[in-house]
Amino acid sequence: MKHSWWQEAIVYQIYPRSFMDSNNDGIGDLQGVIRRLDYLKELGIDVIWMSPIYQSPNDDNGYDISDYQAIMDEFGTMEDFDQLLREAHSRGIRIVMDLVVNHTSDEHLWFVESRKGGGDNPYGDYYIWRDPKEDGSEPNNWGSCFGGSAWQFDEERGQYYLHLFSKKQPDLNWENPRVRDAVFAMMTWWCEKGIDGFRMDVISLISKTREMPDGVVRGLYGDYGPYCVHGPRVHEYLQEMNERVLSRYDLMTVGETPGVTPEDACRYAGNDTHELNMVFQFEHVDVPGKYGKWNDEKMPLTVLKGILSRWQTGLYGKAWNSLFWDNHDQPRAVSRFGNDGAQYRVKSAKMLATCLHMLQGTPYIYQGEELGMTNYPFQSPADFRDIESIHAYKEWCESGRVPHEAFWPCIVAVSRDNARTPMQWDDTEHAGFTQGKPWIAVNPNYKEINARAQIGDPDSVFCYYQKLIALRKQYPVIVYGDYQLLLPESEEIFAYTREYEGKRLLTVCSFTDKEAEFIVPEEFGGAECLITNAVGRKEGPDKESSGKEAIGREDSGKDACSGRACRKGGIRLEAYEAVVWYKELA
Ligand code: TEU
Ligand code: CA
Repeated sequence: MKHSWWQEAIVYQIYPRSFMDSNNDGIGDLQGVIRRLDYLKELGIDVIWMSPIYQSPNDDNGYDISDYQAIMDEFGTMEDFDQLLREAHSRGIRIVMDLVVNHTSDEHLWFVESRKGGGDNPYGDYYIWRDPKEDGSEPNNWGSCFGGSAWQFDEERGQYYLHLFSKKQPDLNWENPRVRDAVFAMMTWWCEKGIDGFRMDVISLISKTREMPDGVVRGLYGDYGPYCVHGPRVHEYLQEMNERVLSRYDLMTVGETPGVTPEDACRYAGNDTHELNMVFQFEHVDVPGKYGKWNDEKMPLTVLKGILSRWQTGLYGKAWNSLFWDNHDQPRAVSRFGNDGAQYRVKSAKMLATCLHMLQGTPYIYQGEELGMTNYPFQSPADFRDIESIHAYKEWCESGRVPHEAFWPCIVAVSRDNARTPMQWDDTEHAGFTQGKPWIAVNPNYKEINARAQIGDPDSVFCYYQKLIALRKQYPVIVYGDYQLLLPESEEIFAYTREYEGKRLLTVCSFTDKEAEFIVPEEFGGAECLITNAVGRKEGPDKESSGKEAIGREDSGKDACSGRACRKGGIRLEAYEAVVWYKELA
């Protein structure tokens, strides 16, 4: 496979509303991002993925776009954007735009025109319109992702339109060639501006079956999945997009593809399928429970490892992985997969970073993850700002279906607002995010967890991310090596090896708050420790084992690094320890 810049890149996701406010209206903006470019340069990332910054009534914080070629007033102007692009490029940082084309806002001109009626209206067929059933009810039983029916009756047109998300997000009709022309023209316009790629929102949903029968009922509504996810023409549309737009520029493309398996990914992002560069999969973050996605259960480590390993091996040599724990739709990684208590927050945040960044694929860092930011201590439903959480609470609790006490821990654990509290820059009021009133509350732990306290502190999560990023640039085995899982049955340790052109890497991560023992494979004797979060282990070459023996293999029965007793060939891992060893084969 030909090597590409996006395979070697590290991406940083910005949720602009919560990143940095430059004019103190409480809302993050483009000038705020510009102010923080040097911070991102210092971290060492190569690419910024900007969550949507287009004109939007903000029913879903910019994922409902009313004008694709204008900047949201609250975020600034097109001049601000041009400046951001220039200033990022001058620092060697590329900009990837969020592309939301499964749906528009109902305030988009296309929809305003479309609702006027069918016939010879050029926009009449831009959306998915259906007649009511004879009794006036919805065309079928499908539910929307944000609660309620997926159909909304439009008085003006006298028909229902489909919306897989909120009713202010009508789904575009990709079957209509005019829709595709309009979308591709808009994408070309951005490419001509010099942007560096697209992250494509729910791109696996753009093709729907023509027949739209009732779905299997889950909860209150029918499931649209079989008729809308990886629909009949999705690959045809993406190949057309690639042919007409993507292949003409030097871009990075990543499709958000809920419901994707490694086999699907090899079609969406295969080396020679001419669609996308990579996809986001969600198997490792989806843990459905009693109340759908609202669930506070942890995924067992064996299951998590099984999923990530399947993706590592399933795509190897065929397609390219994207690597993430966090994004603007997910709770904070350290709270979900690590331990956000005072004793282990820093340690486990570094461990998770190691575990992810040593895998094969392009790593994505979500703003604040590099500081070990945590979930928010929600007190009541009034704390929510997110349309999904607000609707979910109404639908599950206020309706009387589930008692508050049972539902509350579940919604708090995974609410998207956990990711959306303002970036914690320093310990001044509102964490230095704004001097106004922030649109969503700042996490009260900002005095302790903030960027200013971490930059330059060698023990900080921030500096640890800097190191991981630098390692990826120095060691091609991290980018291109193959992958093998060790200890698949362990509920405590996630360990794997990588190999590329005679270079080997061993990553060992402990997911427990207790000590654990790990037997180092013999071929890693004399390996060099590239990075660790452990207190009792040193980075650098393994001097004590003299090159012949494996790390920790002294007959004395002592751990080479920490000196604590353990079995022959075994080392003691500290709670939440992460360690990476490197060895060149003789
Ligand atoms: O998300 C789509 C998606 O499938 C989910 O992650 C979803 O947001 C939700 O959590 C389902 O329970 C994308 C965007 O990332 C999200 O922010 C938007 O709200 C959504 O599409 C609609 O544009
Ligand atoms: Ca602002």
